Amino acid sequence: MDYCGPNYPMLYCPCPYDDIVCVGAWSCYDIEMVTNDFMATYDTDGDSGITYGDSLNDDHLEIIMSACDADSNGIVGKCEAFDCIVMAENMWRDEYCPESEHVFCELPYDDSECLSCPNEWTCEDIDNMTNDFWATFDNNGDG
Ligand SMILES: [Ca+2]
Ligand SMILES: [Ca+2]
Repeated sequence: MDYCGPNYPMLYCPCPYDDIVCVGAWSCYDIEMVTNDFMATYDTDGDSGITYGDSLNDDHLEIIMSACDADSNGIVGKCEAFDCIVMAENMWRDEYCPESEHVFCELPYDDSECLSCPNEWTCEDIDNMTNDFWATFDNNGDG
């Protein structure tokens, strides 16, 4: 390697190991991978949610539901699974790695994937339903 002289900019490398202080602790990246595996393994019917329709042992399903179904709609979606695994990682750190800080991970998925509900109504749906409603019940057509 050639020496480029003292005025040559120094290379600075951030330590890539900073936020992992315990062997076996998961980073946000690991958690994303685990979430993907988790969904691939447990979403047996491939509808992007873990529900009682998936062929899982009931006891396991109940634990997953009670721990991870944040909005209690009976479906554990990928985003709920991700949050749930972050929570599990922090529980693990409390137990096995108390000197480390909790991990906070932003959802790695497209927001709309996490925020929309499969059967939610759009404004257009509501508008249509309102029109139907009036058409049905406003018998004398006076609005
Ligand atoms: Ca499913
Ligand atoms: Ca849910």
